[in-house]
Parts: sequence; C-alpha cells; structure tokens
Amino acid sequence: MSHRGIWLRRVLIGSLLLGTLLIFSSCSGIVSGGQNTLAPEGSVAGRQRDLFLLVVWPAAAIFVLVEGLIILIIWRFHHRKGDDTLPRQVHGNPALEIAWTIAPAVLLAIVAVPTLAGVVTLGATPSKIGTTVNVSAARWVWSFSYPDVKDSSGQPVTGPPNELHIPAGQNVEFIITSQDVIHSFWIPKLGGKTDAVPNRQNRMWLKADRPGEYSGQCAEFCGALGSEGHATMRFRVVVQTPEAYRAYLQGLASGSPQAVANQGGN
Ligand SMILES: [Cu+2]
Repeated sequence: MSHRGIWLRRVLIGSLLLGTLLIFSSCSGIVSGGQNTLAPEGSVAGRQRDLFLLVVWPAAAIFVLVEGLIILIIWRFHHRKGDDTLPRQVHGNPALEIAWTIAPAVLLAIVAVPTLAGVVTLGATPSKIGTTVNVSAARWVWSFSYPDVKDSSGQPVTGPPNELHIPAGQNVEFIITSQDVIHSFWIPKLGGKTDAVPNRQNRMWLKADRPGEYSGQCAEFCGALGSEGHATMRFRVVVQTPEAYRAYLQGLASGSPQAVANQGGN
C-alpha cells in the first residue's frame, strides 16, 4: 500500500473511533437519566419514536449507499503513478438523472403520509380527556396545578414545584404557559415537546401506559445563573393508578402533603 493510502486509512479509522466514542458518551447520560425517547412508555411518545425511525432508517441506508459509492469511486478512479492517460469523459446521463430526481420525490411522498397523519392526530386534543393539568414554567422551576379539584378558595389545587402527578392509562391534557421567557415542556419517555410561552396557553396531551416514575426536562434554552439554569430545570413525573391520583389531588385539597408523600406511583 502506498504512503498516502496508509495515511488515509489511519485518518478513516481514527475518525470512525472518535465518532463512535462521541455518540456513546452523549447517549449514556440520556439512557441512565430515564430520558430515552427511543424507549417510550406511552402512546404519544411511541408514535413520535416510530415517525423518527421511519425517517432515520431510510436516511441511514441512503447515507451508507452514497458514502460507500464515494469511497468506491475515490479508490477505483484515483490517479495512479505511471498512468497519465485521460479517463473516459462522460457528459450527462438522462436516464440516471431522471431516476435520481424521481426516487427521492417518491421516497419523500411515502414518508409524508404517516408524518402528516401523525401531526394531525397528535396536534388535536382527543375527545376523551381523563384529567387536565395546568403547567406554568418560570426560570427555573415548573409549577403544576390540577383544575379537577379546587382548594378552599376555589383555585385549582397546586402540587409541590418540579413534581407532576398524572394517572396511568388516561389521556392527560396539559395547558402550558410561562411566567417569563420561553421554555419547553418535555417528558421524553411520554411525549412532547410543547413551548411554554408567556401570555399564551399552549395545549398538549399524552397517555402514560403504566404507573412509574419518569423524568421531564425544559427543552428550550432559557438562560443560566451560577449553578442554576436551563440544564437544571427538570421535574419528576409520578404516574399513578387513577385511584391513587385522585387521592393525591384530595390530599392536596385538604392541605395534608404528608399523607400523599408515600403514594408515589409504584
Ligand atoms: Cu426553561
């Protein structure tokens, strides 16, 4: 192998190793933190994952095909010592050009059908809603209140900051707003994201399959101050059985948070 060939091979192997390392280092935190969108625990997140993979797999196949052809062509047709003859010159190939114009158009049309169907389904609030939660974001805390149950002054009961409770197996609607800048409401394993915008009420819904604890996160960079900031703007999501959820709301209404402390969803 020529000197240049050895050098090229080293660079290729080096970049491949570095790229793989980078990918795995960024994934490990997401997986261990319970924010893996590829392991959904609800119908909305499941559909979002399916749409993502529907695009990623064909894109990966096309990437491998195109990059493979480029590498093959570089290897097959590069200049060789002692061979100074001009290769065969090609000007245009109508059949090939029509094919590579039509093929992507057909592929995009196929991908568009489930994508648009998903946008319509996930964008519309389902007719049957089990419960509604008001979500209010502020730098750097999430507040959740529950209009299904009112406190003694007639206001929706409010839970502790950065702790959301929802019932399993029911469509949950969120009415989302912000007190200051734009934030984004996101529970990676259950659904999202929807922006929290001051003076606006955005709606989002999702359904959690089973009781358990999940992790939510602000998904719109909203500033930082010292050790606090966007990155620390996370919240616990406690998915409970519908009965435990109702009991939790009643506990908030009666002002006895001690009574609800042990009713975490598991
Ligand atoms: Cu934020």
